[in-house]
Amino acid sequence: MKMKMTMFSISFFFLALLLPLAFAQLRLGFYASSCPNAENIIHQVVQRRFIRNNSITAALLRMHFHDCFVRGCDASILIDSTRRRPSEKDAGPNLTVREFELIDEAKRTLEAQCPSTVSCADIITLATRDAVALAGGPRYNISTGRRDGLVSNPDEVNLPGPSFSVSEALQSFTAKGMTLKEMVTLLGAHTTGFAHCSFFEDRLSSFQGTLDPTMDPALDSVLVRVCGSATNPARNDPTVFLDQNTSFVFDNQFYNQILMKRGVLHIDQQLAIDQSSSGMVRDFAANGASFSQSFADAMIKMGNIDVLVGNAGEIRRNCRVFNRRR
Ligand code: HEM
Ligand SMILES: *[C@@H]1O[C@H](CO)[C@@H](O)[C@H](O)[C@H]1NC(C)=O
Ligand SMILES: *[C@@H]1O[C@H](CO)[C@@H](O)[C@H](O)[C@H]1NC(C)=O
Ligand SMILES: *[C@@H]1O[C@H](CO)[C@@H](O)[C@H](O)[C@H]1NC(C)=O
Ligand SMILES: CC(=O)N[C@H]1CO[C@H](CO)[C@@H](O)[C@@H]1O
Repeated sequence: MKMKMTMFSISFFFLALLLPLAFAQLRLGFYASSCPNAENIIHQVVQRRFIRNNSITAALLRMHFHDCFVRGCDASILIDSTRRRPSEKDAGPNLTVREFELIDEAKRTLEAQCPSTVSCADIITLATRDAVALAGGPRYNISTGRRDGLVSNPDEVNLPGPSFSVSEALQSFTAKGMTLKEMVTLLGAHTTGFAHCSFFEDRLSSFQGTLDPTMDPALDSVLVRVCGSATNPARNDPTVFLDQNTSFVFDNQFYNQILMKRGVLHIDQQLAIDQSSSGMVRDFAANGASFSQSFADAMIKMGNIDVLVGNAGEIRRNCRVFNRRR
């Protein structure tokens, strides 16, 4: 009897421990009672900035990707480095991530209305969602309740590079639980935004000495004019549009462009060439609605990568610094 009682108390004890964990997960409208205006506030900041400069969609998409692929979507990318402690922003690929000020502005407004409530990780995720819709992309619902991480280490930034093959890039995605189809879908984000010459100039005739057979010669001459040559490179690493047709519209034109050998980055062009992905590229090029639906699904999944929930991590008061000096 006593033995039974003990067993009972022990299992009850464990159940009580586990119960809050079972509820600690992302859900739609996580802030509905704690900060009912949260999603509106973020939407307004994004909309205001989008009207001034529609390139914020590209900036946020890239920020969200870089956040989620290092330690999970925990806003580790937002931490400023200090003299004592470098952060992810000091890693090579960070270089050109932009619009940190948009996140700061949303956070300031949120802190004024609901102090220490809305995480920076959720702000990135929601702002990206809103910016995609503003640029003509799909509208989708995002579960919230992410918490902010306590680590931001430049040595952990291990993102795929623009010169990767499809199978090399796929290794980074499968390591995060993402499929080939999801990778091909998410790279469709390159329908917006720009790339610096340094990320693709090794493909150009003026750097390589010969025409790259995988690049439309007309595109090569346009890019050579911007980037210069090996002996006379353009100063200050200029940028070109990743999608040379509808550069700031969130649509499926990126896939049509790469079918015409007009991909700027090596990895983008390879999607259309590699046997494993070319069929998906043709499908998305032919069917914008199917791309939109797949993109929404893949973004929702990316936004769930290794999130912190419940009591893990913290709700940062300032997205650029941890709450406690460490
Ligand atoms: C194999 C995976 C990927 C590689 C190698 C890659 C590489 C790159 C490179 C080299 C640039 C140019 C950056 C610059 O010059 O400033 C870029 C830009 C961009 N990337 Fe990716 N990317 C990948 C996946 C993704 C994903 C999954 C997303 C989002 C879902 C994304 C969104 C963007 C956007 C929107 C830009 C334009 C940024 C801007 O205009 O500031 N990329 N990417
Ligand atoms: C929008 O922002 C980008 C990146 O900061 C900049 O290069 C571009 O000139 C801006 N466009 C306008 C119209 O201000
Ligand atoms: C998103 O959520 C709203 C409110 O819960 C709902 O009315 C709408 O149908 C949902 N949209 C999608 C695309 O699931
Ligand atoms: C550019 O995009 C437009 C709008 O989607 C499309 O109708 C047109 O065929 C595209 N042009 C090229 C050269 O791809
Ligand atoms: C925006 C930002 O913080 N960029 C940093 C990226 O990392 C390099 C060093 O690799 C820094 O010089 C940049 O300031």
